[in-house]
Amino acid sequence: MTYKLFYALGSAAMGTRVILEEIGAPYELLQSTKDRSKPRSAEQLALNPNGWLPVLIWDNQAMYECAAINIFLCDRHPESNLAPKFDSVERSTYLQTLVYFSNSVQNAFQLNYYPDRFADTKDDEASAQRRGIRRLRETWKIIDDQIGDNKWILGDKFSSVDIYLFMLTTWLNSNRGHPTTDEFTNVKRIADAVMLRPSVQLVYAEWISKQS
Ligand SMILES: N[C@@H](CCC(=O)N[C@@H](CS)C(=O)NCC(=O)O)C(=O)O
Repeated sequence: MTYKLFYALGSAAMGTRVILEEIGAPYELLQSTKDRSKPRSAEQLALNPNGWLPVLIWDNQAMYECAAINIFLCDRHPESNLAPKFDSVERSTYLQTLVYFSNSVQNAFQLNYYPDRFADTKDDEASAQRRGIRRLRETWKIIDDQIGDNKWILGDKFSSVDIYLFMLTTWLNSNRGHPTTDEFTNVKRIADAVMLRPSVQLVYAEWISKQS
C-alpha cells in the first residue's frame, strides 16, 4: 500500500512527510498549494473542504489535521517507535503536546498569517497580527518551560512530537516580527537535533540550505 499526501513546500504536510520517511512507508506526493489565491483540486476539496494541507490518503480512506495524522501514522506503524505505547507514562504528555501544538501554537501562527479569519474588518487585522506575535511568545514559552532540561520533549526518547516541534519552528519568521528560537533555548536545542535526522535533511533540504 502506498500512502498519498496532498503536499506543498512550507506547509504542515512537510511534517507528515518526515513521519512517512521515518516510518519508511512508500508514499506519493500530490502537489498542491498553501497559497490561498490559488485553486485546489476538486479531489482535495472533496477530502478536506477547508482546502488546507495536509490531507493523507490510504486504501479508500482519507483524513486531514496534522496532529491527528501524526497519531494515526505512529499508531499504525508501532515498529517505527515514534510514539509512546498506550499504557506508557509518556503517552499523556505526547497527546497533550500534540494537541497544544495544533490548537494553541498553530493558532498563534494563524493569527499572524491569516488575520482575516480572526478580525471582522480589514482595519482590525493588524491588531490580530500583533496579538498573534504576542501569542507566539506566550505559547512557545510554555513549551520551552515544559521541555526544561529534557533531551527530547518526552524525555530521553525521540518521538513524532519532536518532528512537529521542528516543523513549527520553521514557520517562525523574524521579518514578520516573530520571536526566533534563540528566545527559547530548550526548543532550539531540540529543533537543532531534529534537523540532523536524515528524514528532515531530505524533506527540508531547501529550507535548511537557506539557513545561515
Ligand atoms: N488545523 C490544520 C491547519 C492546516 C493549515 O493551516 N495548513 C496551511 C498550510 S501550513 C494551509 O493549507 N493553508 C492554506 C489555507 O488556509 O487556505 C492542521 O493542523 O492540519
